[in-house]
Amino acid sequence: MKILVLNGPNLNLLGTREPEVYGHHTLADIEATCVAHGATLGVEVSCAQSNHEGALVDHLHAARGTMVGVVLNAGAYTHSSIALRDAISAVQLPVVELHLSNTHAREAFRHVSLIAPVCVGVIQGFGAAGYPLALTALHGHLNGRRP
Ligand code: CA2
Repeated sequence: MKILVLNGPNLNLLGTREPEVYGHHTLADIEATCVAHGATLGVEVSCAQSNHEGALVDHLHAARGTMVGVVLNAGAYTHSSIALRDAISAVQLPVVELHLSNTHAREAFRHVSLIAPVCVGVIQGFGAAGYPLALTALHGHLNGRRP
């Protein structure tokens, strides 16, 4: 059982700027936590990050057939990308939308997610701790556990 943790634009800068919004953890810290947490769930976690919309679409396409689900922090593309939304629909994998910050407590343009309607759920506002939460939620979803 393999899960993809996919991060979008600018998340490679985590831990270097805006710690008051995004925290002090680096992307490498978060990815290591995801791999370790996946192991406690009996899941192999594979991590990827891109600043490019098309590359994120490619990662989602590649996940079909190799992964059982995806945790996706699409960054700013969350609010703008019909291409990402279509890719999530097309691959027919369960995707958990994740954000470090609570986007509803921020600027109005962050209140809309184009991808939320095609995701199985959304976790946001808990900083880096949201990633293991999302993995646990996705694992539960895959094992037929519903809230
Ligand atoms: O809260 C989140 O996880 C976001 O997906 C982060 C995106 C933002 O556009 C979304 O609305 C919410 C931005 C990521 C920017 O990451 C940075 C990290 C360090 C320094 C500067 C930006």
